[in-house]
Amino acid sequence: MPLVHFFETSFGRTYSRRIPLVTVHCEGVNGWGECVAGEDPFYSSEWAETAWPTITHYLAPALIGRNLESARDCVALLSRVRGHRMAKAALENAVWDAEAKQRKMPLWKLLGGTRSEIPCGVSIGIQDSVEQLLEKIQVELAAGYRRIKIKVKPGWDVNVLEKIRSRWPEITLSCDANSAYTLDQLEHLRKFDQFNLLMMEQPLWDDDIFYHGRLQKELRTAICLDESIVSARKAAIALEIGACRIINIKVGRVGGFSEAKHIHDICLSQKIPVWCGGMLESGIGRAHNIALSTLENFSLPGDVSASKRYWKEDIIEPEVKVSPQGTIAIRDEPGTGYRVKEDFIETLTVRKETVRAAQ
Ligand code: OSB
Ligand code: MG
Repeated sequence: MPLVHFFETSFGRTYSRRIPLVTVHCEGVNGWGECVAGEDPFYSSEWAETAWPTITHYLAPALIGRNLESARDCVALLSRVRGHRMAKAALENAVWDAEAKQRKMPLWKLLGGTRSEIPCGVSIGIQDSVEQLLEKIQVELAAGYRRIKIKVKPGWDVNVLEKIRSRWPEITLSCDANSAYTLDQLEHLRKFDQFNLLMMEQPLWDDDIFYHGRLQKELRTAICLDESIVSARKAAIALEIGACRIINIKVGRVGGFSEAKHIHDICLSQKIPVWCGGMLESGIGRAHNIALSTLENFSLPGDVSASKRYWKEDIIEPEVKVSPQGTIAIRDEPGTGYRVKEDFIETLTVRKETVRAAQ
């Protein structure tokens, strides 16, 4: 699916997405899941091409034909496979969707959510010029979004933040480095403190927690971890050593809704706010992010924004809309509350595989 606008981070530019989708057939209902792995192994070692054989060879066969009490049971059944969390999440979340439909219940309620609307922010990629970035920010503020996050990297950071702050001194602003810095750049990173940022996301190595702890002690700005937090155990370690003051929860990165809820609960008990990250999802992943964002400790605006920021036509209907107040209203129908446009998906499909139970 071509993106409406390219999206550039410190690790590269994306023009279009290749999205593995999973459908699980469970006694009369279908559940849908999206694998959020990228087109390349740049955000994480996992990518779309590794998810495919991992799902068809290992993960789907581990679930097929099983009698589950709840979607949560997927965790144990998939645990023999190490890593491959985005592939696992695609399956587990499809089973959550199916469970919600079987129980004739909205997915957000099944997950334990409490909000009837969620606050939304936007993530704006690196642009060809600062003027283009300022224009994009202007558009998103006018649309009502409650938090602007920009992507930063060496050479596109302090200079850019200065221009944004001189035009908008008061807006809620944060930045995301996707691991573009090292601790040797501490003196440079201190300069970010002058911009009154809500947070600085993942400044250091993607697999690091310890050195983020050192950095957090040197900065006034709150560090938010994204890439580093791949499990509840990593979240607990990060909080114990003070490596961050905020956590970005991406349901794919942590292996599914069960683990995402666990991280949410740990953060809630330690009064650490969380928010829902995005991975340029199609409507299916987006609908799941919306459901997750209804949990009480998702108190900061997420990177969960309107379908039209990404797609000319989304694969669900209605498409995801954001109100002029920068919120998404939660739907009350069973499952996600959004209908999957299967005929449209068929026209976009380049590969398909069905895994069946042994007779
Ligand atoms: O680090 O949050 C990130 C997109 C792809 C990979 C990593 C990230 C992102 C985003 C975009 O920031 C969030 C979105 O709008 O979906
Ligand atoms: Mg991030």
